[in-house]
Formats: sequence, C-alpha cells, structure tokens
Amino acid sequence: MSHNGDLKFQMYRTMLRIRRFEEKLIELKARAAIPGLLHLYIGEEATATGVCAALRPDDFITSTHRGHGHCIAKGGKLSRMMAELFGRVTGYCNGKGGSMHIANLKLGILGANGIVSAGMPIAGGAALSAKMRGTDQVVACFFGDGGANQGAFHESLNMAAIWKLPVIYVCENNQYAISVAQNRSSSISDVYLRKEAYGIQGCKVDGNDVTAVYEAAQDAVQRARKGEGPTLLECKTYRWRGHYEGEADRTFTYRTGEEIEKWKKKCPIEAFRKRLLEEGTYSQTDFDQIDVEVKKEIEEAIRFANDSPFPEPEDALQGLYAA
Ligand SMILES: Cc1ncc(C[n+]2csc(CCOP(=O)(O)OP(=O)(O)O)c2C)c(N)n1
Ligand SMILES: [Mg+2]
Repeated sequence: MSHNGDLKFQMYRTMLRIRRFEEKLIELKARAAIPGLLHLYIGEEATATGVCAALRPDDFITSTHRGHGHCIAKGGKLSRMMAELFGRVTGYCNGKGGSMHIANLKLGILGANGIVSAGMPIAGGAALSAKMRGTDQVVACFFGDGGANQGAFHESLNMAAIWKLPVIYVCENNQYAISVAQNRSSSISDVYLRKEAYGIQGCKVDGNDVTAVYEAAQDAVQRARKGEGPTLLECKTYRWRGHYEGEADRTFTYRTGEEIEKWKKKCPIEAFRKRLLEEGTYSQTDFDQIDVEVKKEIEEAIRFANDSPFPEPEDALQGLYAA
C-alpha cells in the first residue's frame, strides 16, 4: 500500500531518514571517514520534523550546530548533505562548510551555525524581509536551552515582538548545554515562560511527540502568517549521544546512564510507529518497506559522496563572504 502523500507517514519517514542518516555518521566518524565535528540529533527527531511539516517550501528556517535534522526536515537531500560532510564539491556548500554550515537558499535553509544563538538575529532579519516584501512567508528559528541564555535571544525576541515579525522561535530543550544541566544555568526550567517578558504567545510541548509538535507549530505558523507576531515554542526532548560525536568517554560525568536509558524508552520514532500501527491505517509491511527504502537512500548518498571530487585548490576563495 502506498501512503507517500499522507502527512503522518511523511513525518514518520522524515524522522527515520534523520535517524538512519546520523546512525551512518556514527559509523563513518568512528573510522575517521569524515572530517570535522559532528553534533548528532538522535532522539530529538520529532521536533524538527513536526515544526518543518507545518511550513511551506518557501518558508525559512535558521538552524544550529546540531542541524542535520532541521536540514533534512526542510527538504535537504541526503546525497548533497553527505557530500558536504565528505568535503566534496557536490555538497550544499561545495564541500567547504561541513556539518555546521549547511545552507541552501532555494530550500529556505538559512544555515546551520557554529555560534550558539547566532541564527536568532538572522531569523529576525529574514522575517523582517518577508514582512517588507509583503509576502506571508514565516521563519522557524531553532535554538537550544543553552542558546536561550544568550543575549541574542533577548534582543531577537524583543524586536520580533514589537515589530510583530513572523517567527516561530523553537527552543529544543534537551536539558543540557554541553555538560551543563539546564537547572544550573537557568532559574526556571520552562523556557517558554519567558514569553511574558516580551508580550508574545508561547507554549511547551512534548518534543518527542511529532503530532503534538506539528499541531503547536501549525498554530504558531497561522498566527505568524496573519501578521499576529512571533511565538516561543518550547519542545522538551533529549539527546541520546554525547554533545559531539566522540564525547562518549565524558558522558557519565554530567548525566547518568539511567537517565539516558529512560529517555531512550521515549524514542519518538518507536512511539509514533506504535501509534500508527494501533490506529490501523498502516501495517508492519508498510514500515518494513520504508526501512528498506531509507537504507537504500543512505547507501546511494554515500556512493554519491564517494564518487564526487574534492573542490579544486584554486577555488578555495570562491563563494566566501568577507569584509
Ligand atoms: C557564542 C558561543 N558560545 C559558546 C559556544 C560553545 N558551545 C557550542 S555548543 C554549546 C552548547 C549549546 O547548548 P544548547 O543551546 O542547549 O544546544 P544543544 O547542544 O543542547 O543542542 C556551547 C556552549 C559557541 N559555539 N558559541
Ligand atoms: Mg541543549
């Protein structure tokens, strides 16, 4: 049975593509097949997927250092992302950006970003541009619980509030900023409560429940399109891997194995698969088929990346922006 057009099935597929893509990266990184730092999104897939499912292709996102999930959910091709991670010329940034700089204007992906919260002012700028051009495009701005304590957070939300900019500020509260637990860096555990300080709308949702995220994002997107201003949407979630891939040795110094196991039981993909099976619209055969398709897509992405050339040394200064 084909469910390709169905939103729920699409969301399931997107989450699985993110998960399998990054699982492959774990393997590649372990044998040093790719250069650079990798911050994996495994465990948090429902957040990017639910938010981006509420967007149109011509809407924008700004991303973070943990950006693979955002990019895939906004329509990024696994082949061009893989090529970027391999440093090949066919990658989204011609192989010069790597994991933390993947951007593609055609897809509305305004960039992953190695600087915490640096996407927040960019989101405000893109939203102001949409408003001035008289389009009804909106911007989803992803950032972490750590990012919520940066000055750029305050300045961006304040300005977006007074100018009623069409931004959905999506706080991915995975409870840690590197090794710092959120309760050591903030006196409140719910970031969305800060909406009061700016006079904007906001709420919190289970960031591991893709339909809850989708519905909350849809409300926020509708308000933004109507010119009713920004929303602060907090998604409670958890990262399964270390802060960056390779951190494993330090993991148990700031969080316990039991805590990680507890969250693994709340796997967003597994929970959604169970729910869809219970609803009875999809059978195990549908899920088996999707597994095969995604596996094949990833193998093809690796083949594409491996077959692509490195950039030429004389092109080193092409496509750079510097003052
Ligand atoms: C301005 C700035 N300060 C510090 C860092 C180092 N740094 C990289 S990621 C990170 C933690 C970010 O935590 P959070 O925003 O919660 O995102 P998460 O890694 O949990 O997804 C820090 C402090 C940085 N990249 N940029
Ligand atoms: Mg965090």
